[in-house]
Amino acid sequence: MKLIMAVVQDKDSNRLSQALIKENFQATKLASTGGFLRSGNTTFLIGVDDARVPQLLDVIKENCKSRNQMVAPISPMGGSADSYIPHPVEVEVGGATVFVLKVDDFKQF
Ligand code: 2BA
Repeated sequence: MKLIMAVVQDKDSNRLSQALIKENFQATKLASTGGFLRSGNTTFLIGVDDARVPQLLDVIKENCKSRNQMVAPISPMGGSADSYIPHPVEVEVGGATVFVLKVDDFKQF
């Protein structure tokens, strides 16, 4: 068994939830925050048999789009805020960031 942790953009989370239900995958959704952009995203925890991992990865891939997002940089530490002109930077976010972890044991009580 594997535990898939998938960080996806909030905009994709409903669509992915519905696709997981349709394909009969059990998932838990956690509200999370990206460390870099500090904006909300969604982390899915999905326990799945090894044989179904490729199918699950396809479902995630099909339902999560990558998008460009502008980041307003923070003013430099110790510098004068008056003279600082921020230059927004464009970053590409997601599709999905997916971690595949081995599960030693799985119990439900
Ligand atoms: P954030 O940390 O908010 O990052 C959003 C996007 O900003 C990233 O998209 C990446 O394109 C860019 N970015 C992140 N750190 C950067 C840096 N130090 N310099 C320049 N650009 C940077 P993704 O790579 O698609 O990541 C989307 C979200 O997935 C991340 O949101 C974070 O919540 C999660 N994530 C990505 N890699 C991770 C990792 N290694 N461990 C844990 N979570 C991760």
